[in-house]
Amino acid sequence: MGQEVKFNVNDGVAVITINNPPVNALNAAVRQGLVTAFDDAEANDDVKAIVMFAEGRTFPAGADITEFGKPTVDPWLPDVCNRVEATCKPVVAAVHGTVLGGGFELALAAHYRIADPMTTFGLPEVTLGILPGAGGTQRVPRICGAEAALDLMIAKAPISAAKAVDLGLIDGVSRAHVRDAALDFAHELIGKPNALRPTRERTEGLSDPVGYARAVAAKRQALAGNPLFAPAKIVDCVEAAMLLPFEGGLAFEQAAFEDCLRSDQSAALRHVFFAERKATKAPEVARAKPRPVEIVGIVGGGTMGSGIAASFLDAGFGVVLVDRDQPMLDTALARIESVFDKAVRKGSITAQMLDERMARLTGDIHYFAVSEADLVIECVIEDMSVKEQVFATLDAVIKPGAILATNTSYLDINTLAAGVAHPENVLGLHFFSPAHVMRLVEVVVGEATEADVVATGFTLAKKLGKIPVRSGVADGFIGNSILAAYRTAADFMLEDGASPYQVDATMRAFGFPMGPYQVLDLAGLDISWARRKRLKSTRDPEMRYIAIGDKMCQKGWLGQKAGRGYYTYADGSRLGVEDPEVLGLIAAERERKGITPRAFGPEEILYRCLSAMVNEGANLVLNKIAQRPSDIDVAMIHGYGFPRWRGGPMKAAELSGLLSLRNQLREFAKEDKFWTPSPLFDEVIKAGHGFDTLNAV
Ligand code: TC6
Repeated sequence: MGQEVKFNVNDGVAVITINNPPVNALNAAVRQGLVTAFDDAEANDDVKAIVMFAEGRTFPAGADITEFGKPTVDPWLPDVCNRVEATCKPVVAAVHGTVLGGGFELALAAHYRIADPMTTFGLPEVTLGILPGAGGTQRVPRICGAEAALDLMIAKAPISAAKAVDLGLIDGVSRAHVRDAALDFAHELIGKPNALRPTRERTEGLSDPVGYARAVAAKRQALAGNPLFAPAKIVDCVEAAMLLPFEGGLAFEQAAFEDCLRSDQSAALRHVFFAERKATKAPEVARAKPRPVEIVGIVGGGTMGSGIAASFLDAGFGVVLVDRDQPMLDTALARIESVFDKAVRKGSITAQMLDERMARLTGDIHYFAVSEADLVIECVIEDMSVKEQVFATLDAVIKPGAILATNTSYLDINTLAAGVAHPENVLGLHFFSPAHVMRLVEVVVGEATEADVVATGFTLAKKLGKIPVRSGVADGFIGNSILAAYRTAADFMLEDGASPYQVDATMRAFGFPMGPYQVLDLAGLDISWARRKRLKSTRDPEMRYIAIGDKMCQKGWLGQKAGRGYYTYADGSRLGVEDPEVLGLIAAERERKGITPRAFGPEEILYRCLSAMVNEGANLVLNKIAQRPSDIDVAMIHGYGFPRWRGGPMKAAELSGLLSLRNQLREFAKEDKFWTPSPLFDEVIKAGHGFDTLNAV
């Protein structure tokens, strides 16, 4: 037996202990170790009962996700579960930590389950585009019925030990060490008649066939139109649990699991799981210790500043908010309180938690109020001269060693850093709106930024429950650079014959919550107009320039806030209506440039938008602005609404073939040099591993 599974006998009870840090994932060695241990326990006449336990922070948190997509190594997890369940001596699982996926399925194959009270349970396979394929879809409904089983497998949220007891999935919780409690329980079972209780033979959950069928039908209806593949398969499996004998149900589940595992959706979702964890790693994080941060100063209490303040307050920090004058400060403080008010109304925090958060917030109209802060984030308007002034003022009041951060979306951090005494203490922390909700934070590293300052940015982002992505300095960093390329591709099509409404509808159908022109209307067209004006002097004169957005801004069609942009918004409505005048303006622009409009189908619109994003992403990796392609995927999913189940632009491109993309870009480049394929594609195509090697950094 390997090191991953140990076996010892304690007064007639065998204790089988799993030890595979960090999360005891059920890899091939653990699976083999379990089978051997159960064989040994069964063959040993001294053993009358068995306890299954795991060392470290958790009972297995699932199958080993890194094994999916590779050739199967026997014994496969469903067989291990069946082996456990078939044991002719009572088996008690002693569980703690986060008992998830295959780990939960393994526990369900035991005859009894005793849990630490803080344990959480879940079957989150659907988030990886698969389903509980080790008997979970058959065993869970046999215990707790279809409705609860479907909620557990599709609603994704883990449940508490108390809830698991209510559902009958757990036999009890114990405040004593869970292994000791399970040992006591196992001793009590010895010699009792009917001590074996295989889950496959349980029927409580199947006792109301009409209610069962109704729950299945309701979930099927609720999922109508859902683009995900796995949830519908889960419903089919749960239905099969009612209709087929256990073995038939298992075979049905196995076939459905394999269909899911082979799908691009699962490849994409598994990629995102690891990409999110990879993104939190940076060379500075590996080599430097973060600076301690307890008090955070925020300058500017607009939408961004208030959202960032709320986020830090949620995470337990003290916050000092500075705004220009008392009325603006009062508005900002009220805005923060209203974020918490909403959370109280939704039940996600209590009124007492609101008070406790507000007690950690102070407001002021003088900069020296942030003199005790360990970190100060400026969130003033996106104007370099204003930000430079704010930085200069802050430089005079902050304490030695305090970190100065900017929330700029585009501006050059090196320029800002050059204006203060300690540029090594400056970095960008680019949050996304609404900042207390959106999970992405770009940690922007300037030329002079010290490693421990970068490490602090990463640590803080994680404490806020966000996903940090490291970015070098570039106009728009990672996310907004890609957004700009996406919009350029869309604007080219507008001028060549597509309508903004067609482009938006296509991107929504792909899975974005909004199309690019809806987003422009929401953010305000003047923001990208300001960027175009700022970059005018450095613009490549040979590159095609689309002036449609500029013309709209000149007319005051600035988006939702102006009542009209690409859409019109009557009486403050947020639902836009298509505007024939916009189509007229676009037509006039085509005529001015002598362009004969042509038709665009959704396929071409989608292809061009995505390939522009991927090409820009490849250049960001090539130029070392992004550390790895997978960081681009994480940024686009968590900051820009790219559908998670498509894996992000880089993964989606990889799945559909990088060679054909590079070749198509070469064709597009005959129209305009904007499309010139990034040299990164040649490198990656020659190496033949897709983006794997670059993602492994
Ligand atoms: C399944 O079970 C299917 C069954 C049917 C089969 C037939 N495998 O998240 P953290 C790694 S599907 C491999 O940073 P936390 C993770 O990559 C699975 N590796 O820690 C990271 O590695 P790094 C169903 C895994 O404390 C390290 O462990 N289960 C797995 O914030 C630490 O992870 C799930 O979907 C795994 N299963 O959160 C649960 N899990 O250090 C997935 C983690 O090299 N896991 N790693 O970056 C989680 O949700 C969380 O990891 C956690 C711990 C809540 C267990």
